[in-house]
Amino acid sequence: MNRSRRVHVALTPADFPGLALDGRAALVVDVLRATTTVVAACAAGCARIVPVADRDAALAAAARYPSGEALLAGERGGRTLTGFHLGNSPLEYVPERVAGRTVIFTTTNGTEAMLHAGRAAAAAAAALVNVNAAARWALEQERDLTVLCAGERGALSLEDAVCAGILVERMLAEAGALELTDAALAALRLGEHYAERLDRLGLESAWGRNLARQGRAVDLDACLRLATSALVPIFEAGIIVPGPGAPPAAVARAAQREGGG
Ligand code: 3SL
Repeated sequence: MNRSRRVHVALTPADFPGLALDGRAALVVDVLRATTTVVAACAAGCARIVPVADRDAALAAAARYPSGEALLAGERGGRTLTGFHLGNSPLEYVPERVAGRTVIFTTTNGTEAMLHAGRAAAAAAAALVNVNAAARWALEQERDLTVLCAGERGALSLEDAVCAGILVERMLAEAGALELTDAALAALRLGEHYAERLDRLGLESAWGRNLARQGRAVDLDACLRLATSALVPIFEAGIIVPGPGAPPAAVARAAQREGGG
C-alpha cells in the first residue's frame, strides 16, 4: 500500500451503525472487561468464542454444539448471568475451565461491539494487555483501520478511548505516518496522557469505579496492564479464535479446526 493508511476511532457505540467497514480492518476494544477476557480465554486455550447479543441467543448458539462442549459466559451490569458457567472476569478463564471449549459470550457492551467488528474484512480483539500485538496485527493487514470502542450503554468509556489511543500511538511508532481522523487524534492524545499512569483509570473512569464498588479490584488490576500478552484473538466469520501469539495447544486446535477435525 503506497498511501498512508487511514485510521478512525469510533469513540462511542452510537457511531457503529453508520460505520463503513467494508474492506477495512477493525479492532474491537472493551478494556473493562470483555476484550481483556477474550484475550485471557484464548491464552487459556479455548477453542473459540462466539459473541452473541443476549441470553436467548446464547442458549440457541450453545445448542448448535455437541452436548457439553459449549460454556455459557457473560454478564449484565457486571454480574454473571444466572445459570451461566462463567462471568466476565478474565481471572475465571483458566485452562482447567476453558481449554478446548467453545465459549458462548454475551456482555452488556463488549459483545455488541464484537458483532459490529465481525462485519469488517479483517477483525481482532484488543485490550491494554495485548496492545502492542494488536497494533502490529493491524499494521500487517495493510488496510485502513477502524477501532471500535465498546463504551458504556451508548456513551464513551474513558478506558476504551485510552486503549484506542495507545493502539494508534504504537501503530504510528511503527508505520511512521498514518492519516488520522479527529477522533483518532483525540484518542491518541488521551492515550499519551494515561499510558504511564494506567492505574489512574481504575479511579477516574466511571466503569473502573463501578467495578471497584462491586469488589472487583483484582479484575481492574488484571485489565489495567500494558502489553503483557502477545496474543491477538481474531475473527473468522464472526467467531473469535486464538490468533497470533496463541499458546501451542491453541494453535494445534486451530489447525485441526481448519482441517475439519
Ligand atoms: O459491558 C461489557 O461488555 C462488560 O465488559 C462490562 S463488565 O466489566 O463485565 O461489567
